[in-house]
Amino acid sequence: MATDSELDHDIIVIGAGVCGIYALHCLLQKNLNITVLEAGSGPGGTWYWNRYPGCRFDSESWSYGYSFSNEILNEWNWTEHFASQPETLSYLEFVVDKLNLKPHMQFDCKVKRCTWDENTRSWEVLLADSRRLTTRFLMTAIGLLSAPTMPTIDGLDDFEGEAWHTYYWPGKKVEFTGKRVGVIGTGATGVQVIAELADKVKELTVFQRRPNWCAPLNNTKITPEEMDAIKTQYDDIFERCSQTPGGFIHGPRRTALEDVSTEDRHAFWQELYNSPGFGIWLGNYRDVLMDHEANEEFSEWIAEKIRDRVDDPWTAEKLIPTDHGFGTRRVPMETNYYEAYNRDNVHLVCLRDTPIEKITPNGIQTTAEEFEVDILVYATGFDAITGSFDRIEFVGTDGQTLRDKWVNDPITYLGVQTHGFPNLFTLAGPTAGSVSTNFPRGIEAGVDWAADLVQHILDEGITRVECSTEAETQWGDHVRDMYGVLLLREAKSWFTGYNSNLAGEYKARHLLYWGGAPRYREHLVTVAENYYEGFAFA
Ligand code: NA7
Repeated sequence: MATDSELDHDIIVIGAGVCGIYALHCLLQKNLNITVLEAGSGPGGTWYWNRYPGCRFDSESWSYGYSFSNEILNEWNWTEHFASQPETLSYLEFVVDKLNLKPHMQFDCKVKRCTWDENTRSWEVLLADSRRLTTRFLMTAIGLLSAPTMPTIDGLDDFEGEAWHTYYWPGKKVEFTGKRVGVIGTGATGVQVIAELADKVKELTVFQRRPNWCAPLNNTKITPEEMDAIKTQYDDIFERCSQTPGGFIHGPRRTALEDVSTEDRHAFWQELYNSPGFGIWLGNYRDVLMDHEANEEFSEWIAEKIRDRVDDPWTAEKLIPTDHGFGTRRVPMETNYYEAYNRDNVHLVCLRDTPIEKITPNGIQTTAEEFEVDILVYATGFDAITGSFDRIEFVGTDGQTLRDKWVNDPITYLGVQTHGFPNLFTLAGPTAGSVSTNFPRGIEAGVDWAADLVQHILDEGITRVECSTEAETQWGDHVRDMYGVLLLREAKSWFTGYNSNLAGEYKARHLLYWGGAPRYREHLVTVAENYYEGFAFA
């Protein structure tokens, strides 16, 4: 076994996004020799990469910031209730500078392979620039939606105009004025892009395969007076977030639909429709997300809203999902999205009627016709949750790779470790309850817990920690049970591991923990109180 002084680091964290920033801050408090490796040229993760037009929060800005530092809370001013990407990135840069974290971060630093060495009880991390770093503990903070996928369509390289995946949006300004633009994809990202570009381009053609149920974001500016008031309410805001399943300020209404008159439910739904944020999804009657009948009734109510807002009846019907109910896929939040289709310069192409045949030098050829465009936007989603792990080769005990272990379902204990990969902590990993939440709220709890575990390890002089197969089997059963409660289990979306651009036949996967943040935290606390049961220390 190598002694600590023979290794380059005590801990390496991969990723300098929301999770990596907080992990670094927490671990530095413990006087550890730590470095953060980040593929981007700066911190920010998701908010560093996704610079596409219209990119913004669906979480209330003031519920998204870190809660741990009163100084940061008091110094930072949000200008909108749902901040745009540039503002969020500035916020994260502000935090990094404030905490003086940059000296501990290495940018443009891509990790290729991480290999466990049983003899030295350490990880060797191979970088794209061929450097090899050794570390006792390895922590991943590599994001849940950071492995973007391009469509598997013929001719991708033939297009002669500008083409961007929304995730890899360039730092330079893309000039849209006077241009014909095509957008493929109508998930949360595509919906933001389409609404933003509709009145800024010459022609906008939307290539939609399956529509999603969208709802108004109802975003507004925050005045300086309002921001001052928000600062006095942070304790209450974070307390509220800590009680809701999703870590948002919106929690489900516990009443069942059948206990409320039709008139009252419609009045409540109208109130939600007019209110900011995810309330309509996460603050709705609880059974809307659990019970087919309740879900169908609400979906039909929302369908009427789409018909009201879209002038052309054919277009309206094409924008109404028919393959899944409201809220069973991620609900895109929109600002004038449906109204975009009332404009003469916006055209909807339904790929289920006329699929794409190929990308041509001039645009997109469907089975019906060729659409010529100057710019192509691929809002085609991600290899969610496990994709970012698969891009790095993690080699554990006995040469097993994480990719192989997780090929069907990602098996973990509490989402933080997986057997066969000692000393690797998958912060914000698959099936961690910290992931399927208002992200900073979830990761603060998860990282605090992991940092306490590290403290325990240091105090005890431990050099190896690995969860047992029994512990992860039990956790896997619990994760599947939680999927069983929600209708989202039946929909094909990234929540269930669906992405048509991935190789192989689709089989629903259990990637996320749906038991809710309070229940997840209870699990974490119980495990820690029981001397980290389920983990073997050496
Ligand atoms: P999503 O929600 O996975 O959406 C991807 C969209 O791209 C979706 O409409 C797909 O249609 C469409 N798509 C993907 N591949 C193709 C091909 N080959 N042809 C046509 N259309 C395609 O990703 P987003 O980036 O919008 O959102 C991801 C998350 O980021 C979001 O949930 C937020 O949490 C932030 P499909 O539905 O598969 O028919």
